[in-house]
Amino acid sequence: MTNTWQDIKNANVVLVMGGNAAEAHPCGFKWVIEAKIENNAKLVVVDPRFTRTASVADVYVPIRPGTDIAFLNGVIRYLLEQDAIQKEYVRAYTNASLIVKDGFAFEDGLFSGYKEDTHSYDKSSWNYALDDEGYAKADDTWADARCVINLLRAHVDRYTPEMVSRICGTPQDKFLNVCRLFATTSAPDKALTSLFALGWTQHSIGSQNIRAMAMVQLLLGNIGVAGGGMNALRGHSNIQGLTDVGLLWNLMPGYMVLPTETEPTFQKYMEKRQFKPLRRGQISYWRNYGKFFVSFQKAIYGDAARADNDWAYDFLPKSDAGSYDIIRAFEMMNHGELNGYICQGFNPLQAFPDKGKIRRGLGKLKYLVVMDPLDTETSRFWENFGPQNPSDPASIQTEVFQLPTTCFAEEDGSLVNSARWLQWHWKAAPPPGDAKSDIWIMAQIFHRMREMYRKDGGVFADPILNLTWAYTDPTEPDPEELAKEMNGKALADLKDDTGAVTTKAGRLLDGFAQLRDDGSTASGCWIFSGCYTEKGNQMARRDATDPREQGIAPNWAWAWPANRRILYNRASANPAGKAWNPDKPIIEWNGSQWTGIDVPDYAPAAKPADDIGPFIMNDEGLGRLFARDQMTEGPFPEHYEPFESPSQNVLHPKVRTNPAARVFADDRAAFGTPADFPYVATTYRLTEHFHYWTKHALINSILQPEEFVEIGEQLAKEKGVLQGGWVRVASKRGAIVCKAYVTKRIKPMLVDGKTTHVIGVPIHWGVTGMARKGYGANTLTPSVGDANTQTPEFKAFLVNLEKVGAPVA
Ligand SMILES: Nc1nc2c(c(=O)[nH]1)N[C@H]1C(S)=C(S)[C@@H](COP(=O)(O)OP(=O)(O)OC[C@H]3O[C@@H](n4cnc5c(=O)[nH]c(N)nc54)[C@H](O)[C@@H]3O)O[C@H]1N2
Ligand SMILES: Nc1nc2c(c(=O)[nH]1)N[C@H]1C(S)=C(S)[C@@H](COP(=O)(O)OP(=O)(O)OC[C@H]3O[C@@H](n4cnc5c(=O)[nH]c(N)nc54)[C@H](O)[C@@H]3O)O[C@H]1N2
Ligand SMILES: [Mo]
Repeated sequence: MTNTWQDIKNANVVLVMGGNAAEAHPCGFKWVIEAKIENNAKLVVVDPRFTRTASVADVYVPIRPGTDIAFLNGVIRYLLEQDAIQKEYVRAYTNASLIVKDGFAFEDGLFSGYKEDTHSYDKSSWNYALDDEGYAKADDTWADARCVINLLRAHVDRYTPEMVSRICGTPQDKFLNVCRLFATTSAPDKALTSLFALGWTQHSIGSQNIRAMAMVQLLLGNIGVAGGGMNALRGHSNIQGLTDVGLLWNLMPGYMVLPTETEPTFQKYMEKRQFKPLRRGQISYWRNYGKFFVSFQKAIYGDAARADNDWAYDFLPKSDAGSYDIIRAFEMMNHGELNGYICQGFNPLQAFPDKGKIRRGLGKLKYLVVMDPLDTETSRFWENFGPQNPSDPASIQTEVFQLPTTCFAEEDGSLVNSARWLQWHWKAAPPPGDAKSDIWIMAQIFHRMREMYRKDGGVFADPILNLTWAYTDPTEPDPEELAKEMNGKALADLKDDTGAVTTKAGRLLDGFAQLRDDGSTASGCWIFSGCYTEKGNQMARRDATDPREQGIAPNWAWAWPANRRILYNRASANPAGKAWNPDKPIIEWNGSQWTGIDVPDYAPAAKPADDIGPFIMNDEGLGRLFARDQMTEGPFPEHYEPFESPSQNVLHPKVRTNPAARVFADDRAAFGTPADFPYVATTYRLTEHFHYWTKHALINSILQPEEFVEIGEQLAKEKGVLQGGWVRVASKRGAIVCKAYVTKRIKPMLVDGKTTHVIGVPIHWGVTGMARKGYGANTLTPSVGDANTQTPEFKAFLVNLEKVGAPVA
């Protein structure tokens, strides 16, 4: 989230599109109700199904799965055409005025630079025209046809209300109603908030769904302000923390990037990270990258990270051109290229696409390690549970190790919520039986591996032998000690320009501003610096005082970065430093400094007259309506059909799907066509279950005992399916047999003149636990991911459905 849960109450319009917050975030959803009651906010829900969120909405609008970009580009077209944008904001705070260099073009579904052979782009033309000093050229009058705003206008021109309706199946009047509501928030004192989750991310164009909405928000002047923002409602209670500490294959802590083979030396790596400002006088905050990076190396390698060995840069793995995401891991398993796998709190057999492929992959491993408090489908993949898991144990050689772990309630630690708050929690009960904490297990694996390297040597033992491990109890490091390591400390006396000591060696740091690139500081995760200081554990703070009752309680827990609650909050004030919305100011310039209820997201000493853009993490300091070379498939969002869809791409039939998506040959062969699989399916969760583990709890299993699919009344009639009757739902990859829930909540849509039915498949059932056995939604789903993140396309694919008799028990 750019903003916070509490801040939702400040919105005038709340958009839930690409998520079902009432169902999946029922606790946080109370702030939407608060916005409706306290602020007279309008709630807009855009979803293929009439959901629990839709049931309390002011406006519900249906959409065909996988077509949100067409919808949002249509919104952008409307806002530009009606001049319903916050002009002063757009001019001062976005890259609307910057001029794009010659050579950038878009034609017939492809941007300039497409390379057919590699299904990828040469992105060199996706950038600004630069002047002699290397700054981006601009035209504040927007007369130049190559200004970003004019190129954007031309790009979205095709997305007329007729076209939106043809692609999305959304009736034109409903679409235009949403446009008009959004437009009301272009007033400087009005805000729209966007709440989203998997309905946007789980698509082969997922990242561009979110970009498209971020552009809408920039045009409306809704980023950085109270009640605005782009608010990703995150999944597992600590999934925000997972990305923060760099647990994705290509990341390091604090969103630094793991080196690749093209960066064999530290110098080469840093050359690519110059972050030179693209406007005169601009702050480009990532210029501090070296400080964060060196401090990280000092945290993990201690004295072995020295200036003369480039801070042990060679110890870090360098990835090749391929991406080591989960879809790739299972592709490699299936081809015998990966033979050991560790699942820590992860149940891929249930959670990942094309279950048959996942099962075959696991069966080719030499060993599988499952660290989990519960029995999972993955750890039992080799067993025959009947049609729901038809394995043949005799033919599977994989050795499976189950290591029982504790769960969050049995240990101290912190969880990072969607609003970036690190909240400390305390152990409530001792672990049962032989269960050990994840920390203990990881420590044991490390000690044993280090011993083996010590004794037997190895190809490159240095990174393991030199890892720092200075914990009070090396067998099970204390969570507080780990938190202090993340926060960081001074390794030598830190001095200011006059030579006076500001921080003594050994002291915990107050924040990342103190980090140095000379080896005198260590910090395991720069964005967490400030969470555990000499003043104590900031994450354990529980003072709910909210000075302006605006949803900002600065002494409750601690938010990264720097305890800032609303990101980009400089943009909440106009260029002169006065709040756009005087009733809900966040920070303002009082003539000599920035003051307000939040930590300024700006250079503290920068005056309004300095004309520094508010988006200081970007080289140009501006919000991007044109993403430059940051995205895989283009600097503007474009509508591409899901890999399985009932429709051709009416905009450019030759480029039907995302041209830059990575698709493995085996997976391409497993895509079905509308002739065989005429219905659109989408998958989702129910409040009564949490994925695949609450079926181990009796009460949840009673509330939602068995697998079912939701179908509309018209489709049920056509197929002769009665309420609660048995159906077989099949995709090209597999079939499930379960009961049908016939509902008014899913209605057929008219897509490009054709009636299109949507089938809803909740995800929660499997073969372990107390609920009835189920196949799992991922028996059906295709193995293809978003081109930027590889998040699987779980939300739009094709199936067929037939009525069947009850299965024989
Ligand atoms: N009770 C409960 N809560 C949970 C979870 C749980 O398992 N149980 N899981 C947690 C996790 S890890 C996550 S990531 C979040 C997920 O939170 P959400 O993303 O809100 O949950 P989903 O139910 O997967 O999907 C949301 C909605 O997207 C809609 N949708 C599908 N395709 C499209 C599309 O193309 N466009 C649009 N606009 N909408 C579409 C679906 O109809 C569905 O209503 O929930 C978290 N909260
Ligand atoms: N078709 C379809 N598939 C989906 C989705 C969808 O919408 N549609 N959603 C996707 C999403 S967003 C997600 S997040 C995934 C969820 O997929 P998973 O994360 O694999 O699902 P969970 O059941 O939450 O599994 C987590 C496991 O962690 C264990 N666990 C809990 N606490 C601890 C702990 O402290 N330590 C350890 N070691 N283990 C612990 C639990 O017992 C559980 O078995 O599913 C994905 N799959
Ligand atoms: Mo998730």
